Amino acid sequence: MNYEILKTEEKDGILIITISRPQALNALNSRFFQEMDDVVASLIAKAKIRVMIITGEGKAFAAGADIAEMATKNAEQGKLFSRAGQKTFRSFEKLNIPVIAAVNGFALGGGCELVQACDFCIASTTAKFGQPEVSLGLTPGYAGTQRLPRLIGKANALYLLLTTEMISADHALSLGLVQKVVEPDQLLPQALKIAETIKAKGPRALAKVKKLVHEGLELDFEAGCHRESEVFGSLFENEGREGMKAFLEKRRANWE
Ligand code: CO8
Repeated sequence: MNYEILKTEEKDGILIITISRPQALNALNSRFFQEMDDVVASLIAKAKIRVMIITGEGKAFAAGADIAEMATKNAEQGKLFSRAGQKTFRSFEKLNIPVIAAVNGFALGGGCELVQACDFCIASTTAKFGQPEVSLGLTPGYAGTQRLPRLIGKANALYLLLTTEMISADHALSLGLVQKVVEPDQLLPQALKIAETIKAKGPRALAKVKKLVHEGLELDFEAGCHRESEVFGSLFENEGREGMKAFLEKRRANWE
């Protein structure tokens, strides 16, 4: 598939995806979701990607779902547009590689929901976060009402969702929506540095940790602990064996 909106760059197993529709502040339209689905379905496997970074071109990460496109839809089409977007964002959580949001500017509405669907977020000091949907007479449609309270707690989520206040990167950091704030010129270098750090770890263990956390949030505590023990034990027969042996032999682990 030829991408019109996404720019992709592979750097030694790290895939940087740049949302590139700056004239519309990277508003998320149907084409964006088709291209993202293609990245998840084919590109990652083909290029043997170990970590994915999503960022935006220009002054926005993504200023929300495309309002011009949404305005043409009826109720049924709106529902389908929401469902399709939810599926794409959910697929990031189901990927067995980490997905990092590197937020350069506005992350509003659907753009903020995209951040929430990534595993964690690095933001530049120029980033701004917000959920302005109710100003348009809408609710979030890409699972923001579900993910945001899980991420930052019910009252913090409702504050953002009901007031539509646009918050700074530092404020988002204090809420736990962002994990690190850096100067604009350090955004990609820092995201890449973190991706490199992760890449050096056991790939199976990374995939298992991500799965345990995401799926565990849907389970009760005891069931989640039970699953953790099963997975923990299973790694003793392969990657964990090598990792522990390498530590004892004072050498770097060979994960292949
Ligand atoms: N959709 C479409 N176009 C947009 C969007 C958007 N979300 N945001 C900005 N643009 C366009 C503008 O229309 C403008 O286009 P043009 O130059 O042709 O007039 C261009 O981008 C530049 O924007 P501005 O001139 O407004 O730039 P400013 O720097 O003055 O303002 C803002 C920046 C504050 C970010 C402003 O653009 C803004 O308020 N944008 C809308 C933000 C918003 O409300 N986002 C939420 C959208 S709703 C949503 O995301 C719901 C998600 C769930 C959907 C589920 C599917 C149904």
